[in-house]
Amino acid sequence: MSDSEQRTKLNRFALGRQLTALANTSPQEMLDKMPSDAAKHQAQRIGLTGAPGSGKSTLGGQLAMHRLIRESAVQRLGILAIDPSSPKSGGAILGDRIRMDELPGSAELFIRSLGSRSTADGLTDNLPEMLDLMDSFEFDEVLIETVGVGQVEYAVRLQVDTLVLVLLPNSGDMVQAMKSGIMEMPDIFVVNKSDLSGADRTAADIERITALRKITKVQWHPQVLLVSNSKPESIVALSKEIDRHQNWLITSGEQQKIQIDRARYRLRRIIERRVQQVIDELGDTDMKQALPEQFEKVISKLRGARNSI
Ligand SMILES: Nc1nc2c(ncn2[C@@H]2O[C@H](COP(=O)(O)OP(=O)(O)OP(=O)(O)O)[C@@H](O)[C@H]2O)c(=O)[nH]1
Ligand SMILES: [Mg+2]
Repeated sequence: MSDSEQRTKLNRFALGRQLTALANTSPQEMLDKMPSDAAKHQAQRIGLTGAPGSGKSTLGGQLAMHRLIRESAVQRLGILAIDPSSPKSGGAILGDRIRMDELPGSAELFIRSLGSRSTADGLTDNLPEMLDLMDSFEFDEVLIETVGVGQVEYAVRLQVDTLVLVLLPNSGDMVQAMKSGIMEMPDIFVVNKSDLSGADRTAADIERITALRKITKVQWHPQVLLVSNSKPESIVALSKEIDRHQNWLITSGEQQKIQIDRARYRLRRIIERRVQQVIDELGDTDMKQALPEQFEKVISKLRGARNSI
């Protein structure tokens, strides 16, 4: 955001309250409340995903500090930590690790930990709407921390612009075992805790696997970075690589494709959840009917609910 543009101070209370409300909103309520136009402002979204304990929160905190202090374009940054086990602890850990007093006066940092609720993919159900909310509060960037290796990447992939996969030294076996589709998702690989032994070997393993992919000239070539919380220069290098990726998204036209895929995923998710809700509500007698009748019943319930708004 340029200096000439006026932005009111972040209303943390309102944002916190609205995020909580969204976390408890059902698919039907969501369909009912959906705004008819998309937010004008769009935050850059960076996903940090990886195995439990791989250092995502520590890294997210350091990255946030670096970007708020060094990048003039980043003045308002949000961290959403999706924590399947303990919705409270993640935010607390992050908060403890960030030295707020070192941030410049103009910087605004908002941290929130969210439970992952019902989704098997490790993302909180209403994350797309939460991210829209962050847009309407005019965040410049949002970091999204999610635990998991596997299905999670697919869901996160579509919600973020830049996906960083955080791996540990000596996780070569795990990297080998990952399905190739997953290895194709990250835009940046981080071998974190590279102060520990085995980081170089893991980086070489990842490079070998990603080199097997057929990459055309126009595609993005993901880099493998060695990062450690005790090496500030490694955080700077990661930050630069994120910028390089975000510039590439714009110049290659990929950003537009991401937005279309994101809209498609979102529509599918909300309809799937709503259909599941309707099917769960059907009675035993409904379930004894023939399939076409059951189908009609579900369709009419879906339509009925929509028309009753
Ligand atoms: N040696 C070393 N330890 C680190 C580094 N970064 C984080 N840690 C430690 O690793 C542990 C886990 O760090 P977190 O940042 O909580 O990891 P996380 O991936 O967010 O963990 P979950 O959210 O529970 O999945 C903590 O004890 C950190 O102090 C690093 O660069 N080197
Ligand atoms: Mg964490």
